[in-house]
Amino acid sequence: MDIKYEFTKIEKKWQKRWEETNQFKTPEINEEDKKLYLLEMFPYPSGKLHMGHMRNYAIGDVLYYYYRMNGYKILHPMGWDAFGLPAENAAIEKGIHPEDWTMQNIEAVKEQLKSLGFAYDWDREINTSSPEYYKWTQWIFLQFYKKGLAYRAEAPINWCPKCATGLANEEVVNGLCERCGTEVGRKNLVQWMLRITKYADRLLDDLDLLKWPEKVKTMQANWIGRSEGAEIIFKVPKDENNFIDLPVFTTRADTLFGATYMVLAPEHPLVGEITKEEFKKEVDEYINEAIKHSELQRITAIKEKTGVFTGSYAINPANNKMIPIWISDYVLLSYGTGAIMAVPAHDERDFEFAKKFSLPIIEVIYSERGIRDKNGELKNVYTGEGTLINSDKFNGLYSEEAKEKIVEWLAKRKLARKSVNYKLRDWIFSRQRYWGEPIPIILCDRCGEVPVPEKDLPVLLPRVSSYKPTGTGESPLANIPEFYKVECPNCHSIARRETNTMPQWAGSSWYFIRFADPKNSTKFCGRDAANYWLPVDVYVGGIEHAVLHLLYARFFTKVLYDLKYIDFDEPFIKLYNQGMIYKDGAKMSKSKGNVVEVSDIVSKYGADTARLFILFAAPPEKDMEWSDQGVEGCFRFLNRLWNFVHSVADNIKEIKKIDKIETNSPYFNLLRVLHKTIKRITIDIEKRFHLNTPISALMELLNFLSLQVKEKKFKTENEKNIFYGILKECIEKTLILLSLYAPHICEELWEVIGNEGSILSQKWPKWRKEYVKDEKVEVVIQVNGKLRDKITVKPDLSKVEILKKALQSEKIKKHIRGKRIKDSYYVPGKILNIVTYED
Ligand code: ANZ
Ligand code: ZN
Repeated sequence: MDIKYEFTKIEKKWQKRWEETNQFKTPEINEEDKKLYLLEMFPYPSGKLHMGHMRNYAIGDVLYYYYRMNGYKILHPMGWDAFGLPAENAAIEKGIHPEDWTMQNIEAVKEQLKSLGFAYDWDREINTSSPEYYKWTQWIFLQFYKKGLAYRAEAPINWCPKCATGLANEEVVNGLCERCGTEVGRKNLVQWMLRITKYADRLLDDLDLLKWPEKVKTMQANWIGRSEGAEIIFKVPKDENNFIDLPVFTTRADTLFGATYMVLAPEHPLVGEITKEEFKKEVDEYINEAIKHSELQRITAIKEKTGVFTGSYAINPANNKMIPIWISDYVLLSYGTGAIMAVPAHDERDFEFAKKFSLPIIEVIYSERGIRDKNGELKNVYTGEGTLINSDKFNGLYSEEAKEKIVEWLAKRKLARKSVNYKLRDWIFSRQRYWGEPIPIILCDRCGEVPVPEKDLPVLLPRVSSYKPTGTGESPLANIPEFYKVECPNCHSIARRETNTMPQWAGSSWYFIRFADPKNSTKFCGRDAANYWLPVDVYVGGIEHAVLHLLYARFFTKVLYDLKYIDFDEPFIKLYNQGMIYKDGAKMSKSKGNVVEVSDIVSKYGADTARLFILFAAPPEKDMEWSDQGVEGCFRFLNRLWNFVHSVADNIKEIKKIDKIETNSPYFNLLRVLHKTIKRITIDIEKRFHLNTPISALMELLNFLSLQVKEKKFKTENEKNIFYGILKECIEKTLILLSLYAPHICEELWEVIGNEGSILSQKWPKWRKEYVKDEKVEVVIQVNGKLRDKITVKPDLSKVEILKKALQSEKIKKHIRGKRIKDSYYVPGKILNIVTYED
């Protein structure tokens, strides 16, 4: 009678047993051990666990089991990124207090993670919204503050009217709020900022040290946007003897002779001084319109160029020509000098602008293709480098050299100098929202900004009933006198607490450090623990965090390193990005209505099938398409395994395992196939990070083993014992290999074939070199029973493959010429007999 594969029962049983025996507890620190810190990006608990999470964590678990069986002592923790906008917005929508909403979700998601049997050390769970945790987030903020890396400044910032909060540049995508998709405007507000720009060079240079996907490194490098060029001064005549200096930043000093006009950002401080009286009205109107939009929106929005003329001219220092000064929103105040020299022949934006306003266009870089049509009309720009033309004594030089020479030439007249610029801006670190860490600063009329004394941390976020955003640029905490009314720690007069909170990214910028020592109540992390476990050896998560979280975490780590609290200055050595999940051609998402619920799959097929499928369907870094048939296929595979192992269990339970045998034994092939599979899987995981191919290898192995058992008859008891002894070895190793993907069923079957204890304590199998060697064998080829040739082949070739080879032999061809093949018989590794029709 068949025993049914009751996955729910089995999975519950093993999850309970793992918990009782503390299987996933982090080992004590021991310098002699090989350690591995394996981390998957922790989730924010805004609702249910989705398939993307599951894929992320299934990848993590494969690596966990693999390294554990290879003798590593592993830290593999899990926690909650629980503060921030997403949780708060969802809570408001549902009319639940953000704290209750968050705690409720944590329970639900944790339940789901547990039902999937993931190998986390739950003793180390952290929650960034708990006072024990955010006390240290606030403490870290104070260290930044004391080092001058956190400061308050009034700045025009990205403002999302729907979320009613300021946003960091990183949170604005194509001019829209990253969270809610609303068009981002701007607002002048006093903000807390973190001086990430001070770390721009190191954040850029150290990318070289990281084993990260190139794509992510490029994204970070582009975000930091280091740009080497020059500042060139254009003089604007005021009266006969006086000039206003108008510096520009350019990366193309070689094109200076082609600068036919200048453009200032609408907010440029010299606009007032430069604009001629009769142009004032138009200029003012233009500026009022332009400043409504955030800078990011201005450069990402696709629209026709707009601008106004100021009535003034500047002198191009290369040829002393007077060129008009315009104002346009395509020039940003916050980059370079806020002013540009426009070279319409060689810059797209300048070209569009010049065409629209009929400004002169002069080519100064020669291009083969030419940029004019037959009639001499300019049709497109040439933005590449090349040989200079129309550039006086610099004609004939190549761009690179010309840049140097032109800057040197102007430098003699103090009109130019080399200069470097970054796209990266300081990190706007305050939010006018409730659900975040209060910023631990007290504002006193007499003393100014006073840091909350460390002994008074944490500054608790009060549990309040009105937490909705005010929309006025003030945090809801500004309406809670019990919160903001405080005594100045310095002069004891009445002062006011900062009421802004920290952004969603604060807690996740250092959580990976806290995991090394999560219960420490006197330090953010014990130094020994941090230095032992960190940096994170393998970090797994989605590419959507390429800039935001990963950049912020690197910045925090570097600052803590500089402050001498930790001894490493990069947080994540190796990074893996898992791809996205699609269904019916679209990204799986609530709004598309194509979500497959994790819990549905688990209750219908079990956690093992779910985990297996999500890794089987595609290489982990690639996007994958969800397919119900694929899930079914994985489920059937586990059922086949279940039935197969049960069918031979009685034969192998009591038998002595055989893991070594003469290579000429008729059963040697079993071990050979096994060892080849071990080798293949080990290399795929270790060297290639191919996590899907081992599953196919295991499916093939199972098929192979089942075939060997089918209709097996033994002449002697000894022969039978040898066969099942080897089979036992094969099945045990198969279960160990598969336990990376489907740990519950493998544990159960491990027990079924008579083993005690957990399969998790097994070592990762090693392959024997001599077993995987591709020996060649000589196969006799017969035609109709007569020896006609001999060929040398790999022993594991199938009959079809041998036949193919045999038919290529000239001798064989001769003997079957003109005849049709009726059949063929193959004695593996020995004889192939080809039978033909007699006519
Ligand atoms: C003249 C020129 C000629 C330029 C040419 C480009 C091509 P990256 O590489 O991004 O640093 N620029 C400078 N400041 C700007 C600002 N505040 N707002 C908008 N654009 C600004 O780009 C540097 C180039 O961007 C600079 O070099 C400048 O245009 C423009 F054939 O100067 B260039
Ligand atoms: Zn004071």
